Amino acid sequence: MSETPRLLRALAGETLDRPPIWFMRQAGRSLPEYRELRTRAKDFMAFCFNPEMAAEATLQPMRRFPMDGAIVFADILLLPQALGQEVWFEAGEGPRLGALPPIQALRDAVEGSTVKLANIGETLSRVRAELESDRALIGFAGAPWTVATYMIEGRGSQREAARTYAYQHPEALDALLDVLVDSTARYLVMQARAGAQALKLFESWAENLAEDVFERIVVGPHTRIVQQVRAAGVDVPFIGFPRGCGALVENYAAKVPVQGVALDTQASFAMGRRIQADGKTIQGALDNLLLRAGGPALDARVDALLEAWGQGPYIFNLGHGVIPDTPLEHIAQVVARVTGKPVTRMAAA
Ligand code: 1CP
Repeated sequence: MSETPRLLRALAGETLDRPPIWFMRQAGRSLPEYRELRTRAKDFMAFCFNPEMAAEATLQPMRRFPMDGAIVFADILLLPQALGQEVWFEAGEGPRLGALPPIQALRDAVEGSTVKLANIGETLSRVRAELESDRALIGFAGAPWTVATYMIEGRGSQREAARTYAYQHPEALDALLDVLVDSTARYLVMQARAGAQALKLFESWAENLAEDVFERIVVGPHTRIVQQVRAAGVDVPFIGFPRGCGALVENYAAKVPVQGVALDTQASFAMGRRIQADGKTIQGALDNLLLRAGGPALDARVDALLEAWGQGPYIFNLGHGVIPDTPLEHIAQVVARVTGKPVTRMAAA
């Protein structure tokens, strides 16, 4: 018997007897079986582009924990590579990118970019074939501004050079964002057709933007992506995550036609409730440091979140991704508390 996944019911606006749960960065670094799998790939990019390995990494946390959603194992920086900018990962340091190609070269690469990302579609199809029907498969992409910060700076950073570029070269930035809107929309359409049942836009670096800039480089591009995906006939729900934008997340929720808004750790209970009352599902917002720290404070915060937000459409999650050295017992503790069932399958296999 197939059952509509709890995560999709919440995104359709239902308030459930208990919220669905999944964690950002649930796949990957915190799992020993991931670290073992990772040693078999030449490098991180090769891992992401290997559908067999990426499907396995997506499913690993699903075997350990009764998560309601699986997020495809991939990275937001696969897209710049598909657009012709070199991307690699320095061990222990993070991403590095080659020189930003001229805007016309990027524009010319948009049409072919989805084909270069076809292996991610293959990963999604493999996972969908293996995942139980009551658990949802989530596809994702980096949001244009966040991806642009890496493309401009050539690495992860405090984003000051990218913000300066936004002020000094507004037209060049808008042109870059346009390329990213078009290529991201195509990439997400491909993911939905390959089996993704919900799509998440990660705007990890939405902090420190003035209201007008936020409207121009976050709200506008996100809105255009959703519109383009809908125009292609894809109706799967969207979750937008403008991380770090403080009170501007209310502007975001009011304007961007996403079904779910992911909140970060600092979001107030009252603000979350207002967004729910405006007709959106909210997701979040347990501190990933508290998850790592554990103990009675962790239980107390989980209860407070359930109490504050569980009376409206809500998806339990973190305010940012799982930190690599988080004890797996703490993840099990939270999952058990939210689902009301003890987590018995702690074995990796
Ligand atoms: O060596 C390794 O194993 C690489 C570590 C790693 C992993 C496991 C990176 C490098 N990316 C990923 C996977 C990943 N990235 C997923 C798959 C699902 C999952 O882990 O559960 C997802 C959804 C992402 C998304 C991503 N990548 C974001 C947005 C979400 C967020 O956490 O803010 C960002 C900003 C990236 C860039 C990136 N990729 C990897 C690193 C170390 C970084 C961050 C660099 C920086 O701090 O600027």
